[in-house]
Amino acid sequence: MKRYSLFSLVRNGINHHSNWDRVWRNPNPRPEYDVVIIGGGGHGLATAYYLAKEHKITKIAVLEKGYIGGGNTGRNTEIVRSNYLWDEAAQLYEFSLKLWQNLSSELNFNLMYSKKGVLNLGHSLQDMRDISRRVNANRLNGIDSELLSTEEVKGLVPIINTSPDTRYPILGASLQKRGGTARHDGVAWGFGRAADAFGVDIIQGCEVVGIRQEDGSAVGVDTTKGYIKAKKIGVAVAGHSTVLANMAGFRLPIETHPLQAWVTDPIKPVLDVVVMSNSVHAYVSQTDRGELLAGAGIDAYVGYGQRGSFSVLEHAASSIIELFPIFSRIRVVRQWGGIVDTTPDACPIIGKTPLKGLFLNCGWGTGGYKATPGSGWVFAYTIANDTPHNLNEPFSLERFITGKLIDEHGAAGVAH
Ligand code: FAD
Ligand code: PYC
Repeated sequence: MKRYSLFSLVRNGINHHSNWDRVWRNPNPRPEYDVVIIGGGGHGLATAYYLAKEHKITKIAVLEKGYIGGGNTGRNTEIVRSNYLWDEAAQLYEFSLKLWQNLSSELNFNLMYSKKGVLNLGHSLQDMRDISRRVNANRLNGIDSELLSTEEVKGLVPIINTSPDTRYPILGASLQKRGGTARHDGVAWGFGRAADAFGVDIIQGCEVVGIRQEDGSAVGVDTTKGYIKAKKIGVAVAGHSTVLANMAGFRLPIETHPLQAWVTDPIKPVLDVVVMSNSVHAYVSQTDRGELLAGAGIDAYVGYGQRGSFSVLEHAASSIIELFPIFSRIRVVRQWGGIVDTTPDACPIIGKTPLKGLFLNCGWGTGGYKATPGSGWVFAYTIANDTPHNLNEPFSLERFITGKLIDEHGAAGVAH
């Protein structure tokens, strides 16, 4: 991978970057690949990277209908943590959290992973029972997790309102110190550049419009850039998963909902931990630029429009102001929405499908960003070996038939 000297950075800065190489190539699709990944978000790109790196499969194309990272990967609020309740989910997210530790250096791309800690607030006795159950379960799985009192929350976040006379009194919280944030567009660019260096073709502006099959096997995809033959196909299209499953002739237990977030004007550093409130459906952190980065729960309606309704934003913003009265005069400068793929148990689907040679990675709902490296790693393993890894075996599509669900609604960042 190419590294730039300080001298070359200064020279390129002065001449307006005119001599910079492309960070990844811009190839035309070849007629045939060993693996085609549909979806150039973090999960699709990470899958291509690990297929090349770990399994030595390099005749791969990632097909992206827009630009890479333009879906939920570039629209999320960057929260990374692993404090899930059930063993299966805790192990998958913890595996991913461990991959984050060394990812900037592995990809030679500064992902700005900051272990600022993640707080989950409790506002009722039932919240606190759920939180302490999860803290105990985390510890049994070797995951760092602490139970904090109201005073300890105030000590960590002096600007938070801990008065008992509020709409959302703070009775305590859980804290995962290794949790935090990482730069989301960097994840798409870092994985994209590293996959490209292995020879992976990243083809942007290439929408898959059909999946061809012969004798019960997937054999290729029709795209806006023509037909592409493939020995294996991996689908990682998040909110569009039901659309792709429809092309392949089966249905998924997935609903796609809008999920919104926003940033404010930058201010001096006042908040150095991520604060989430699952029962209030709102959360906030402060970026390195000083903006407050905040988000809401899902909009209740289903749809593929990447925008949400004002009432949801208003509810979340007013809750945040109740928790942080000091934020009441700050201006929101930008708001956006993504479309998240929710399953009945708030857990992903990573594995085989009814169509031979077609593999599926979806259902991450409001919380798949943190899982990006782990998800790519296990999905690559599954595609390369035609069988799931132990870590993703419980997350099969069949669990919705057998009933072996893994209910992570309590640990989902925001309700869905
Ligand atoms: P995406 O990044 O959405 O990539 C899928 C890609 O597939 C898209 O680029 C799309 O254009 C492409 N595609 C779709 N159809 C086709 C087609 N037919 N042909 C070709 N390409 C196609 N998770 C966390 O862990 N922490 C958070 O703090 C967090 N905050 C969030 C906040 C918001 C507002 C949102 C919307 C999501 C948040 N999430 C968070 C969830 C997280 O962003 C997603 O789970 C994760 O990014 C999904 O990654 P992905 O690669 O699967 O999907
Ligand atoms: O999964 O931690 C999370 C999350 C926070 C905001 C949206 N998702």
